[in-house]
Parts: sequence; structure tokens; C-alpha cells
Amino acid sequence: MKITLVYPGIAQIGFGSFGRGTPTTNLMSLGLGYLGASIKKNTKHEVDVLDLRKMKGWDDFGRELKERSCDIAGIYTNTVNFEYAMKCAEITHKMGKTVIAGGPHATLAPQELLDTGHVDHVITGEAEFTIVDVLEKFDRGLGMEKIIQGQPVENLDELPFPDRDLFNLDKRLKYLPGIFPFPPRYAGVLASRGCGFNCKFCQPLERKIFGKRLKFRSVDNIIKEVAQLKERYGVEFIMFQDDQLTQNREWVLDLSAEMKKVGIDWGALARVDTINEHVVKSMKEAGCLVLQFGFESGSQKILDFLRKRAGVEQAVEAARLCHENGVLIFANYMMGIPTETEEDVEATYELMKKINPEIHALSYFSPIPGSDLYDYCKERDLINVTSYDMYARGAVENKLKGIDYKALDRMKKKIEKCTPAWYQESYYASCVMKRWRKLAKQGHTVHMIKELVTHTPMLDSTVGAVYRMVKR
Ligand code: B12
Repeated sequence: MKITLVYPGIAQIGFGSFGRGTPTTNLMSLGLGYLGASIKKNTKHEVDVLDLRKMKGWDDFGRELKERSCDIAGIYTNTVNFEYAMKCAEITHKMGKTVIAGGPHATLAPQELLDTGHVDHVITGEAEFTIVDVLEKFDRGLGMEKIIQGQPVENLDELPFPDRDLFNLDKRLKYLPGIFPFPPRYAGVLASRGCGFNCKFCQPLERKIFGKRLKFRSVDNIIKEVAQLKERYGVEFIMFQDDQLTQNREWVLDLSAEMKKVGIDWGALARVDTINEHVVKSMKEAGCLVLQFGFESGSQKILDFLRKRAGVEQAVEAARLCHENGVLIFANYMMGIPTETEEDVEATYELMKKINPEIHALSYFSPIPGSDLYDYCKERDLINVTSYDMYARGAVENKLKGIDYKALDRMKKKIEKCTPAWYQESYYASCVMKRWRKLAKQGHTVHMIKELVTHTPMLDSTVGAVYRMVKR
């Protein structure tokens, strides 16, 4: 039997967007990587992956699917890509194949998937063990429920590492450009699952997927994966994709000590209230180049409304610790939050000025289904979202009624002006130059030129490097 795992992540970026130099176009789905590894390890069935970002269009997808001649398609669903996921299901179903779906959207609204008539079974929550059972039952022709609760993974160390070969990591690393803050030859790793906090714009969905208990891999297990990535694939930078890596200080200090021995650059997501001087220093000494924080807002009133549990002062202190210890700050923040006033937005501007991050990414608040803040907005009839792909951050506006997005846009420009642009970072520019020299040396000149022309971040970083040289 054969199962093809499908990643439908083309919302806002479209077909053929793979490798265009943003996290959304470049990152592989670790969830599907884990499922693939589990199927390979625990069954005799064949498994491969189809990534919509690499397809030219729906005909191409249909043709490729036919060629793969799988029996079952396993489709990842998140809300923003729901329409594309269901179109994949429809095409697959019409070919007479069985469709199983999972992922965040499947977990929060399984019946919605079944109602399309193109999905046969939904597995909610974590699925590494359950997908194996399901495939065995299919193989033996046994019946199954439509909605199957995935068996939670209690001990993450029991899982095989995500299967990178299913996503051709080798080839990706040769050709994929870096995305700041990831230099070329980076890979994502997940060191823990779950989040112990209760932010209104995110929870309870995370708890529904991963359970209430925080789950940490052992440091030893993580280091084995990191070392494998370095040795087998020549990975030079690890991005820890956990919701936040710093929720257990002792563990993160142990992890840092071991990362130092591996000798590889890395970055992670963190919370401003879970770090201190010792943690930041240790992380930096261990090769941590960048920490990504959800600062969200400069208004304490809004932070409290969001149940963020972190204070504005803690945000400023976290930024100071990073600057003093030479860790780059990647600042995520939001505007367009319900109850937010002009003064609150002004406070966010003031905070961003104080933080002075190297990289910043604004999201106009998206009421993400599965979160308490989505329910809040729905109850008050605030939601303006008319299609699933409007849930993406980026340039999508008018998500909520009563918000002056034009004024927010003006504020966004003001903030951008007072915070340095990432392309002025000499580290990234020098990585890009190094990569191009290597590509040229290896005879990939055409690819190098193509990258220079098509990937804006590459172009920007070169402009940035030249700019700095001239300035000096
Ligand atoms: C890293 C990350 C990203 C990265 C990379 C995503 C990637 N390709 O890996 C980037 C930065 C690109 C990103 C972007 C966005 N993200 Co994001 N992201 C995450 C994060 C923090 C980790 C993802 C991960 O690696 N998880 C670990 C793996 C093991 O879990 P998993 O993917 O869910 O897979 C498991 C199960 O779901 C299930 N499963 C998954 N697929 C399938 C398929 C089948 C067939 C089956 C049976 C089971 C199954 O089994 C897996 C193993 O147990 C999660 C939060 C989280 N902790 O998961 C948010 C999360 C997935 N993101 C979220 C959101 C909202 C977004 C954005 C929309 C943000 C925005 N407003 O723009 C964009 C959308 C991008 C896109 N086009 O898809 C939400 C999704 C909520 C929803 N309702 O869909 C999450 C859950 C965070 C949250 N709580 O709000 N994200």
C-alpha cells in the first residue's frame, strides 16, 4: 500500500512559490516529516510527499498524484490553507483514492472537513501512532470511525526524527536561499511540544493538538538530531520551531551547553518573561544568533486583554539583555486588536522604538479559529474575513470591523522607519556572499544569477552589503 502526504500551503504565495525566500515558501512541514518517519519505521507501506508549492497548478497536481499511484492521500490542514487542502481532497477523491486529513484545522473542526464530502477520515491531534494503526486497518480491510482522536505522544524521544529525505533536504540545501535570520543551509527542529501559557489569540487550539502537558525531548535526543543534520546534510543553522524554547530554564541551559559542543549556529522563539541574563548569555555562548519574541503590543492594557501575562517592562528588559549580549532580536508585534485605541497603538510605536529590533514583523491581528479571541470576535460580530486565506498576516487587511487599517498602515510605516532593516545586517549578507561564491565555484552560476534576480531577500542583502561598504 502507498500513502502520499500532501502539503497544501499555497495561501497568498501561490503555486510554484517554493523556495522564494520567506519562511512560508521555504520551510518543510515538520508534522508531515514526523508522520512520514513514523510510517517508514513502523509499517511496510510506502510513503512520499507532494508539496503544492512545487506544483505549477491543479492539473500538475492531478498528474503528479496519478503518477504516484498512491492508495491513500494524507492531507495537512491549517485554517489559512483550508480551501486548497479541500481542493486537493476533491481531486484525490475523484480519482477513487481514500482521503485522510489531519493538522490544526482538522483538529478544531473535523466535521467541517467531512461535510465537504471529499474527506473519508479525520485524525485529530498528534497522529504519529494513530496513522500507523489506521494504515494497518486499511490494509486488513477493517472499518473505522470517521473522526479518530489521535493517540497523544507521551514521550517525544520515542519518535523517529522527522524524515528529511521525503522533502529532499539535500537538494533544498543546495539551492534554497537563506531567509533572514536563517542563513543558507538551515533546518527547523522541534525540541518540545505544547505551550504552558494561555494567550487569547492562540489557545486553546495548541492544547487541543498537543495536550495540556508540556512535553520536552531529552537534550540528548535533540542533540542527536542536530548532529545528524550537521553531518549528513551539512546544515549550518538550526531554527528551533517550538512555540517558545525558554519555558523550562534548566532544560534550555542544558540544551545550550550541548549545542555549544556541536558547534552550530541557531535561533529560537522565546518569551520576554522566561529569559534572564544567565539564560541569554549561555544561549549566545552556545551559538544562538537570534531570538524571536512575540512582543505583541506596547500597551499593558492590551497585553492583559490578550492574556499575554508578560509586561511592557519585561519586554524592554528582554531587549536590553539581547542587545547587551549580541543576540539579534526578531520582533513580532500586532496591531488591529479588538479594544485597541489610538493611544495603545502609539504605545506600540514607543515600545518598538525602545526595543530597537534588528528584524520586525507586523501582523494585523487575525482572529484564528480555535482561539478564544476568535470566539470573542465572533460573538460580537466583528469578523470581516470572507475567505480562508485572509487569515494570513502579511498585507491582508480589513479583518475586523471598526478598525482603521489606513491609520495602522501609516503607523506601520512610521515603525519601519525607526527600526533598522534586516538587510543591513552584515552577518546575513556575508552568509549570502559565501553561498554565492560556493555556488559559482561548484559551477552553479546560472542558479546563482537566478537567485540574485528572483529572490528579493538575496537582492536586498547584497544592496545592504554594498551600502555598508560604501558607507564605511
Ligand atoms: C513553525 C510554525 C510556522 C512556520 C512554518 C510552518 C511549517 N511549514 O512548518 C511559519 C512561520 C511559516 C508559520 C506560518 C503561519 N502559521 Co504557523 N506555526 C508554526 C508552529 C509554531 C510550529 C509548527 C510545527 O512544526 N509543529 C509541530 C508539528 C509536529 O505539529 P503539526 O504540524 O501540527 O503536526 C501534527 C498534527 O497536527 C498532525 N498532523 C499534521 N498534518 C497531518 C496530516 C495528516 C494526514 C494527519 C493524519 C495528521 C497530521 O500530526 C502531526 C504530528 O503529530 C505552530 C504551532 C505549533 N506548536 O504547532 C504554528 C501554527 C501551525 N501556525 C499557525 C498560524 C495561524 C500561522 C499563520 C496563518 C500565521 C499568519 N497569520 O500568517 C501562517 C500560515 C502559513 C501557511 N501558509 O501555512 C497556527 C495555525 C492555526 C490554525 N487554525 O490553522 C498554529 C497552530 C499556531 C497557533 N496556535 O495559532 N507557522
